[in-house]
Amino acid sequence: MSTVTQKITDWADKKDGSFKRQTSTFRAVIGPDSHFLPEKGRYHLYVSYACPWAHRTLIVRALKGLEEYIDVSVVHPHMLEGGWHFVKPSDFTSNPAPVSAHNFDSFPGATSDQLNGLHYLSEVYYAASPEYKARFTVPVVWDTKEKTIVNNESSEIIRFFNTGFNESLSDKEKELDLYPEELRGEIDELNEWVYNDVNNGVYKCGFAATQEAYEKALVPLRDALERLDKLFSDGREFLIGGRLTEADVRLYTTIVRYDPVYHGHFKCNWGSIRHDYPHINRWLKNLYWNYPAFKDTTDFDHIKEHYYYSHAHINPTRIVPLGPRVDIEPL
Ligand SMILES: N[C@@H](CCC(=O)N[C@@H](CS)C(=O)NCC(=O)O)C(=O)O
Repeated sequence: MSTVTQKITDWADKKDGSFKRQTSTFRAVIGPDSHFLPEKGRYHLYVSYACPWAHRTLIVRALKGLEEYIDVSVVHPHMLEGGWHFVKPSDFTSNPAPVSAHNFDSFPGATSDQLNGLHYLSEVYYAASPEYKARFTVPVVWDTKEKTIVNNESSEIIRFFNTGFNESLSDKEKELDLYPEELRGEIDELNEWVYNDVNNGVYKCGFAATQEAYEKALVPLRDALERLDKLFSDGREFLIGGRLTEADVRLYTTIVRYDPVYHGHFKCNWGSIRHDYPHINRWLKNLYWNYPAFKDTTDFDHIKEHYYYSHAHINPTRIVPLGPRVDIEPL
């Protein structure tokens, strides 16, 4: 088994320098009618606190009270040669990995691989599929029974976290439905443009390899933020239907990273959330300060350290900026 070196710039299209995100490989679901049954302690979630896609799964896990059902391992924020890695457990069970750009030192909040004591996330992927050829991304849901990956696509993981374990949950947790039948049309429609222009839009700006690709990505991002600010200008607390839905979760993980990281590191600087989009800012602050599932899963140290340190082609000095003065403004 070898650890493969992958560069972020490998995601850029060779012809026009635009950023292309890969399609996730493992797409099964957990649920009472699935091959993967919702059993307590059976599944393990691998995440990075830095990653907006993994962050979605942590928020839904907390909102649905699934902490007792699904344990978590958190990778170190530095994603260097060899990809995501864990911190040193008391003793590694896997052989010392061949690529050693780091020494597996600790970082507050990062963990070892709680399940298998592995060095790299890539080893989790190879354990599920020795022939795996794509990128080693978080989040990953691992099944301890069949020793395989159930799913590595956040948009699907949050859907089965939303309903898959309902039979065992308390009434309050069961009743929380982040993808209610009557709002699905509206949620899907909003998710689509928010994904393209905002969630992935910031990456298209940041990982653009040409001036043209960058400018082509910034314009729709700017327009989408203006559209969202207008939407929130009626004072609504949530995006759709007057209730918390997955649309809020999916938008939050990008917006909370915007001022600390995307504005500077990814050059998404047409405006900042706090100074230029007052209504988005109000919605953001409400979720962060009033909902522990959002605040407690948001770790600004991991977020800033990851982006500024890991993308050496964008920030070769690896200096992590001290600002903005506050990560998120008070209510
Ligand atoms: N479609 C995936 C995307 C996940 C993703 O791209 N995660 C990034 C971190 S933000 C990653 O792990 N990248 C590793 C790499 O590029 O090698 C999802 O939404 O779950």
